Formats: sequence, C-alpha cells, structure tokens
Amino acid sequence: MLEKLLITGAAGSIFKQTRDQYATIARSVRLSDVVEVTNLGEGEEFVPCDLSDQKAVEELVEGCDGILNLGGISTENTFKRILESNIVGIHNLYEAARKHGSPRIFMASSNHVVGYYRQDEHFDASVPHKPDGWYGISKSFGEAVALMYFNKFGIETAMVRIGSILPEPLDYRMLATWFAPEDFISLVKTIFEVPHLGCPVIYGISNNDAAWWDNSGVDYLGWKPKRNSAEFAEKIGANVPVPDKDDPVAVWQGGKFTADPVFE
Ligand code: NAI
Ligand code: 15L
Repeated sequence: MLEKLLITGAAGSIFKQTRDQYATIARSVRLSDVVEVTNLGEGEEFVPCDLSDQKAVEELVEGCDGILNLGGISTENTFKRILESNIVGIHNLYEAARKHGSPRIFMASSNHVVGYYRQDEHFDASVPHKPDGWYGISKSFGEAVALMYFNKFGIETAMVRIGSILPEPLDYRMLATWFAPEDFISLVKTIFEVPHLGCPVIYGISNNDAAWWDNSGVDYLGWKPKRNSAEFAEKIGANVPVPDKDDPVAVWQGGKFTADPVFE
C-alpha cells in the first residue's frame, strides 16, 4: 500500500465518481486542483496547485510515493489553455517526480490520442497516434514525456488511454468506450501494486463486448475489468436514436471530438 498518493484534478468528474475508494490503495491522499476540494475526510488533505506553476508542482509532489494525474483540460479547448495545463503541466509534473523520488505515475491519457481511427478498425497499443484535436495532441505529448522519463530515469508510468468513465454508457459509441468507475479503481490499485509496471499503454475500458481496443499486451499486469457495457445495450437501443452512418459519432473512434473546430 502507498503511504501518500497525490491525486491531481481532484475537483473533477473521475475523482468525484471514485472518491470513497482510495483507502485500499494509500494510507493518505494529497488532493490537488485549481478548484478547491471541500469536506475533507480522514486521510485526505487538499493542496491547491496550478499544474502550470513549476515551483508549486515541485512542492506538491514532494513526499508522495505515487501520482494519479487526473488534472488538466479534459476536452477540446484553445491551444493556449491546453498548452498551459496539459503540456507545460506534464513537463512540470515529470520534472518534479524526477527530483522527488521518482514515484510511479498513473497518467490519464485519452482515447482521443487515437480518435481518428474508424470505429471498424480494431487494434492494440502499437498503432501510430491519430489524435483528433489539440486535446488529443496534448495527451500524445504526455505519453512521449512518460516514455522519455522511463527510458532516461526509470520512472514507471501507466499511460492509460481512458475511454468514457461514467456510471453507465449513454450512447452507441460508449458501448465500446465505457469504463466503469469500479474497473477504473481496480486498475489504479493494480498499477500501484504490481512489482513491475514498466511504461505501457493501457486502454481504459471495461470488459465490453463492443470494444475496439486490445489490451493483451498488458496481460502481465493481471488486471481484469469486470463490467461489460452489454448490460446497457437494450436500454440504449430503446432510448437513444441511432445516428446517421456518416455522422462523426458513428464513424470515428473519437466521436464528436472529430467535429470540433480549432478553438481560437
Ligand atoms: P474534469 O475536467 O472533470 O477534471 C479535470 C480537473 O483538472 C478539473 O477539476 C480542473 O479544475 C483541473 N485542472 C484543469 N487545469 C488545471 C491546471 N492547470 N492545474 C490544476 N488542475 C487543473 O476531467 P475528468 O473527467 O475528471 O478527467 C480526468 C482526467 O482524465 C483528465 O486528464 C482527462 O483528460 C482524462 N480523461 C477523462 C475521461 C473521462 O471519461 N472522464 C476520458 C479520457 C481521459
Ligand atoms: C475524454 O477524453 C474526455 O475527457 C471525456 O470528457 C469524454 O468526452 C471522453 O474522452 C470520451 O471520449 O467519451
């Protein structure tokens, strides 16, 4: 078990969905965000920090033996905002990790690294990146940073290309991309417990019948997601209109992100 797990982006959606699950992973958690996290429970502390502030990030990381990096811009946005939070931010995080004990890192990468593959293309972690916007590009950058810090300094990272974390899938695309919150937590636990991690890409999805991505390259981790979006297929069929076959949400793995403009 970790002594102190740093969780960035702790005011965000994923942490809110899983907040009560970290006691089996770490004795204490250091929660951080630019937005305050309130109602702190036992074993929780809050340290405000903007990831684009290098000095603040160095202080934030000191004393932590694991990092769950959820902080940053999580959808398409202006290049300037993505540059500060996701690109400068990831630089600052890895530099801080290098200077403070090389803790293992769970990086929230995204399916939008491969958003411009078609939904009828099925593949594993070895495919070239095809990001669907500046947000996806920033996650590609993050994966490159993680690999460099692994090869040069031995810092281990799980580069988790998360699909869609929600209590249940909401549309046809999410039958492939759904990642149940409990499967996310079991992956976090696995990442911080396995004796050898390395620096793998892992597709962050549940055990969905409709999945596009193959995680057999990380069988060595022994992680087995339990939920399957198929349990919601009938409900989606009854409630969600079938998109036109040429609609980006039905063509591309990145769905509606592929239809986003470049925001100025
Ligand atoms: P979210 O947008 O709800 O939360 C992100 C948090 O990061 C926010 O609370 C925000 O205040 C904080 N943040 C933004 N810029 C920051 C900065 N410069 N310094 C410090 N904190 C900053 O996102 P969510 O859904 O919780 O996702 C967490 C991570 O997982 C994100 O990196 C996102 O890109 C990634 N991800 C999430 C998916 C999902 O299904 N929720 C799917 C794929 C990736
Ligand atoms: C992401 O990367 C986003 O952070 C999240 O909000 C969802 O849109 C998700 O991808 C998705 O593709 O469903």
